[in-house]
Amino acid sequence: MSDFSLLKNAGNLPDASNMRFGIVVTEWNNHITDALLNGAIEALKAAGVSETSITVRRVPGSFELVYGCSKMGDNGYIDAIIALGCVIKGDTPHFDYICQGTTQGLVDLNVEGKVPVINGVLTVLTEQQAIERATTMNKGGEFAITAIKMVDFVHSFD
Ligand code: DLZ
Repeated sequence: MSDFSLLKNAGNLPDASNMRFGIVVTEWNNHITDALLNGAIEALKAAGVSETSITVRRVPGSFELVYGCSKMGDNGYIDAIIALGCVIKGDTPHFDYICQGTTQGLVDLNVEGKVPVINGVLTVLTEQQAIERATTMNKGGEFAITAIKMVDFVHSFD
């Protein structure tokens, strides 16, 4: 069970039992992204989302998250998408290109406005920082809470 008290953004959490989420997660740095994924799923379930309302797909790297989220948004069933990835500067000669391209791509999807896309890509200097964010800090849980709040935002216009 997710401990919401540890999540910075868990205040004023709306009822999420009728919400449907997609998660696109990278194979790159999967020792980190799997921890993000577990944190996100746990938080969604703790907020009342049923397991059948969570669709998970994997893509190779952060660069592919943009296409993956775009494709997932096309199905018309999912209320919000969480993109999970991890780019580690020390390990990645193309750090700046990958971070910039992925971030801009996710921004563009949000501007398109079909479905909210949460940027859950960790961009860190060291593997240790990535481990802390994905485990102790439970950033995956935080991204899930953000997704719930964005679906509630969309529903406020119904
Ligand atoms: C190529 C690459 C490198 C060097 N580093 C990472 C990384 O740290 N995190 C990540 O998610 N993906 C990385 N990739 C893969 C790219 O995101 C992408 O999969 C390839 O450039 C193929 O488009």
